[in-house]
Amino acid sequence: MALRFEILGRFNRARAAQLILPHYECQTPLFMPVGTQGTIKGLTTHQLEDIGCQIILGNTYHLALRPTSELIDELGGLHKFMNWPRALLTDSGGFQMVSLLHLADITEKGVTFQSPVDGKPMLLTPEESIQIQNRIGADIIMALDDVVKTTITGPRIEEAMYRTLRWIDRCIAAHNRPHEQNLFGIVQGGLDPVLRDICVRGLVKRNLPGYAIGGLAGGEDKDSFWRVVAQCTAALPEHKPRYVMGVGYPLDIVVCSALGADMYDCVYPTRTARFGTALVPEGVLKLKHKAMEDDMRPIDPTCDCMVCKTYTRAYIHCLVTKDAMGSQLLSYHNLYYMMKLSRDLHSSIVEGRFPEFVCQFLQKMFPQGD
Ligand code: PRF
Ligand code: ZN
Repeated sequence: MALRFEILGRFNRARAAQLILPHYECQTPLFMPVGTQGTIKGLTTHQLEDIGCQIILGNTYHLALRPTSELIDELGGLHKFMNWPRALLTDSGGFQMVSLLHLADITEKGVTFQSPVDGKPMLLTPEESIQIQNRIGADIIMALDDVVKTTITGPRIEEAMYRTLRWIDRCIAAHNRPHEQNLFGIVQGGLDPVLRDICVRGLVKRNLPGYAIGGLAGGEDKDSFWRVVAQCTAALPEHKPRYVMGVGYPLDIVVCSALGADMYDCVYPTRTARFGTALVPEGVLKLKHKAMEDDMRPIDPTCDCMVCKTYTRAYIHCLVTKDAMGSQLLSYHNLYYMMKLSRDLHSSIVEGRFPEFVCQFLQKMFPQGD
């Protein structure tokens, strides 16, 4: 195991912890911005450090295609390649293939797909995914899982859950750097509590350094989503980190943290920035809107970020969609908002005022109580 997880405070099921990884000591709950080709779109690594980002996510699938994991390894690993001194996590690649390439097909061997480079059929096995992630060198690496949409029903959900359990042993056996990199298992099982239970128990028996809750944030209703998170966090070990994959709406992060989750990742804050949307305490602010044209206020008058201290809504309205700087400034503000939310969750839990924080958060977002 290459991590320590020290719980600093609790409020009912919520916890605030220190997650000590090989490259950085992180405070949880935490949000991980998503990078693709070894970058967070529109931000430099120095800007990420400035806003208090502790760990970022890289996608094995993208990095394996370009620049290739062999080259990253040869050049000294991803930390050095992208000049990021803090923690990194890589996802295993299967989910990205299935969600990006509709041609991907899953068999017992692994995920088969057509190479977007030359169209040749390719196969990503659990062993290969781990080998690639060992070369990339992130602090946390993810097991290859069989992911199905939560909105489908029937025997495919059960098949995917059992396959994920069989693949975890192949991932564990293939992992060559357990003292430098932490392999997290991923709970699957759709919205079925019986399948989720079998999967959690199976993974917990393998005594991994941390666990993720997968297969969510795919269009299921909020009630089912929160129910699965609540069931999994209740069954996962208390003293290990819990990561809800693909979750990034501020409200979901607050609710999942109340349910005992610790880590999150999502493209949402940066993707929505590129569409001209800012995250604010009231919800969202659409900078493309005509009303922004002559609005001399900052995006969020209560935000302390560089963008809010420097630029007006009118200026960003003018840039947005016309110049890359518009989405860069919005991405900066949105990630700052996510980092501030993570810090507020952490400190309110440690200081015993988590319920007050949640009430204020909800009152600002839903002022009419709706
Ligand atoms: N598995 C993996 N990556 C993921 C997910 C998953 O279930 C999700 C949730 N749908 C986001 N990213 N490996
Ligand atoms: Zn701001």
